[in-house]
Amino acid sequence: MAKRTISADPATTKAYEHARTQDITTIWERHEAMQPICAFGDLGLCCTICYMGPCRIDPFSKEDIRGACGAGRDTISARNYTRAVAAGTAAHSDHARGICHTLLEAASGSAPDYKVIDIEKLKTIGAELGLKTEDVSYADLALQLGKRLLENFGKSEGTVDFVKRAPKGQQDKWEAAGVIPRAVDREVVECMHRTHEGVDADPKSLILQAIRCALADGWGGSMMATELQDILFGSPKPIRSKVNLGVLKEGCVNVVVHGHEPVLSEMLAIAAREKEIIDYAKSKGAEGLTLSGICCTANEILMRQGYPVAGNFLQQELAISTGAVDAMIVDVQCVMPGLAQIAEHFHTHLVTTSDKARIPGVNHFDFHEEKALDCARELLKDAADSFAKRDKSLVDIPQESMDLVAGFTAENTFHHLGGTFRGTYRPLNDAIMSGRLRGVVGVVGCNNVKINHDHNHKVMVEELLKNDVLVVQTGCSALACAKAGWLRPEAASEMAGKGLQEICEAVGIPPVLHMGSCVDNSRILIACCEMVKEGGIGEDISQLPVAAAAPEAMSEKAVAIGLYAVGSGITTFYTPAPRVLGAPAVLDYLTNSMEQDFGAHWVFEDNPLTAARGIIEHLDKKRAALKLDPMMYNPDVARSA
Ligand code: NFS
Repeated sequence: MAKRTISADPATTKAYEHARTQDITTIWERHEAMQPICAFGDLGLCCTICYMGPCRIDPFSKEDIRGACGAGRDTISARNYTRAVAAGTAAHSDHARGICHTLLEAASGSAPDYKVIDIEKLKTIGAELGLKTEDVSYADLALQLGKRLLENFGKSEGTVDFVKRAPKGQQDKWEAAGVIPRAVDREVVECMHRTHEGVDADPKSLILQAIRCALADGWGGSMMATELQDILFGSPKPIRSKVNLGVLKEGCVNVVVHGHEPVLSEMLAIAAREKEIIDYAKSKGAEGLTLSGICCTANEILMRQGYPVAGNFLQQELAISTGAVDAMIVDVQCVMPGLAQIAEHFHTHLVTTSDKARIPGVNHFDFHEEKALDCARELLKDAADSFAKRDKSLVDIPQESMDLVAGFTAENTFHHLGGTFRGTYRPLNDAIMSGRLRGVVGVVGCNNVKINHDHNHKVMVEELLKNDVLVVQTGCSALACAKAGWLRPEAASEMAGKGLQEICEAVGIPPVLHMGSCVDNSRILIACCEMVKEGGIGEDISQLPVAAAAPEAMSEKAVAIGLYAVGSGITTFYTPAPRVLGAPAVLDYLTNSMEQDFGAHWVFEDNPLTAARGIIEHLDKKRAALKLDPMMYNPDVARSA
């Protein structure tokens, strides 16, 4: 069989080739077997909502074809899209709800292994929400906050609390469009109701509800998850670590956590440093124990604890196929069921830990927050037992690993940029106004098997850095660039444009700032609010020289994130396009008319270099509107292209 190019990351390519020599089937083969992809589905024109169908609309037909109930192409596509946004919002928000419960348990003493770590943030947010912060214990304040934020899921009056953080301009636009989110669960439920057979058939009205739901994610579920995790586990600070499959150690017990919620992984992070656990690993013949992560759980323990990252989404199966993973402990989201088949080839103990997410044939561990640390210890000892059963002849770990700095937040990032003006966004805004920085762009999101792994992230970010764009990242995208070495401070002198280089070198930060997991995209919203507040570069978010991109998007969460970004005034470049290409009215609204209502729009451009140039052009337009000096375009072709 001819070799395929599956990844722009050499470690991934090596691990993949090793897996193939062992006849292991991975996502790439399964995806291949699915070809040709169903074009009706891909274009958003397949409706499975009622049981008279499935109905599908011929995209080439000039006639106004309708499904059995009379729904046309735009109605069908808008319904499907709205459901994707509801699912993505539900995922982020249910994550937040879980953390909220953990905070309440910690505060009431029923989960004694958890403590409020960031007391300052607890007090600040308590005061922001009008809670009683004077003469109360931290536990009482945490209880008040937990209860107040839980109300954000289901209250029947008012709006999601954190929408009030948005600049007035954004809130006015939301008010005018009727999309201020009321409560998180309510918006998800309303999406499901409206898309039920025979309810809302108007594409625009459906998309507006999808926007309201997405805003409930960005300014609700995701923002609550971030804030609560900071309070409970500590706000991140810049921290050094390593990334890529080479962080797995042949002589050590290798435990990989994978998923999204840090409730268990934070406990594993503590237990993995305990002498009792390390001694136990050694008693099984190992040199020690290595804890690392995949996907966003990796980002969580990276930015707070400095643990290394084994890889991003498309590397999850390949981590196991190195033969060196003794246990992979998974919770929720982005966990491929295909892991079960790979694990069968090896001694790897794959274990699910969330009641919400089980995989057929995979052992389930009943995790209890009341005895969280004991649970973590038990899981790590189980991994050490598994190490004793490892077949050393099957081990093949790619040696690649890369240094990185992670742990930037909306609060700390600009303290770093500040130098002597600590704690304000003034230096950032000044750098944009003076033309040392062109603007700030969030490049975020997943990997997608349809796209050469990591390629789009790298091409896009390289082009932006060269052109003096400060790049902020989260999720699997951050990990793609981390593997390339761009999250090291030295990357500034190696590849950034002159202005960006000067800024990074003056304060010792990388040109690409890792701001956390996907729920932490809310940190980017807050950073935008701060830029508006600081003044001089726009009265609301839609006027700032900023943009967002998800160049290898995969999950429904990414669809929701993209929509709340655009709904919040940030023009977003997104690949592959969500399933709206067969629906002309929906496509036109998202990529064009949305601008009038929200000050931003979507751009669906598959070529990452073209997209990066589109982003630069967009920033230049925003700069021109602010009457800032134009900046030169550096046309060197990106090395990654
Ligand atoms: Ni975000 Fe994180 Fe990765 Fe995509 Fe999945 S891990 S929540 S969804 S694949 S970036």
